Amino acid sequence: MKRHTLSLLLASAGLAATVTGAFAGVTLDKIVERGELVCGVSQGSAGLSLPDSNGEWSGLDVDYCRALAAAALGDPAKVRFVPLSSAQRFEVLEAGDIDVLSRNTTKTSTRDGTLPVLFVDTIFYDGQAFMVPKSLGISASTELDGATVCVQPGTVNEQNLVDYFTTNSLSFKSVVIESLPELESAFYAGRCDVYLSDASTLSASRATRAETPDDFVILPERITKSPLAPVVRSDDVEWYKLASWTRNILVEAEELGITQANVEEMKASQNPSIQRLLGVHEGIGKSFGLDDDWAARVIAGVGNYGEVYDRNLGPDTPLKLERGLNALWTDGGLMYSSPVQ
Ligand SMILES: N[C@@H](CCC(=O)N[C@@H](CS)C(=O)NCC(=O)O)C(=O)O
Repeated sequence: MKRHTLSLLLASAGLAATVTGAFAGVTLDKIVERGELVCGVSQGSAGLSLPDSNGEWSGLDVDYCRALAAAALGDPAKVRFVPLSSAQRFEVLEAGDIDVLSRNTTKTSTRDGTLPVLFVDTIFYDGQAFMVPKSLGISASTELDGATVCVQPGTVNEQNLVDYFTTNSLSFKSVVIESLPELESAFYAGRCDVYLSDASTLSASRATRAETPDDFVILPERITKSPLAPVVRSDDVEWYKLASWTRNILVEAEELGITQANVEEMKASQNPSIQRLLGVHEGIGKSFGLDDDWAARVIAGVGNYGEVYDRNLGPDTPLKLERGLNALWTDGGLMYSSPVQ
């Protein structure tokens, strides 16, 4: 790797101490040395990041980290998942205790502008919504006047709540609860009328935490856009680029029809875009300090974006979420990768 060579040259010239900040902290190097990627996830939201009874994590956010581990370490299993609450997630990333935050995090201008972090492109286009018990007979968000709303601190939900009720001249009372399991228990026990969050989180909660999911309705309005994206520290642009292109590889693979099952045979394809992506033509590794097979490893490790989506969130999962905005751009959705070339 170019970077290693440069570090060695600087070290032999006695300059190591002066370049520590710029080189020693390089995230990829640390990951390779450690032999595992450290990935910040939620404390448990089905379809996004949730451990099973054996402590095995699954979900879209989890698979993104497995893809990154396949790229960086050649093995999608070499990930340590660190569950984080909404309130602590950015501090833990900034402190360097995780390599990437892949935790249903909405990209906003304030977060992007004020925190020392960089957002990878969106991996799930979501929107915020309200869930209510069917028994309340409410069918639209504008009927929520006087509601008690359960909300987690450190989320965009808190501000969206104030904005929505104020704009629509509705009164409300918020019940702020830091732990998601406690918040959900409070909601399902009837301590609040409304649970406000990303629609994916609400679907997950209803499917996995409600005793009778049919007793709850997610109101049809999406009160804000909520593009969910992985986040890295802004002090390591090389790592950011690898994190970004790992996301892009998943999307591009779907567009090119490369799947977990056919990735090996696709290497024989005559399509130049496929050849470039799978490293048949030299080049895709060089830009990232990796070998040319890294993108193929990502796809072999977790599948393409559509496969990851279907496995975790799609119609055959408890969440039963249609692709909608998360369809490829070629199918009328927003999922798009810059060209791999
Ligand atoms: N996407 C929103 C909300 C993300 C969020 O933290 N949602 C809560 C549910 S309301 C969650 O997933 N909590 C999981 C946890 O605390 O482990 C954001 O970035 O602020």
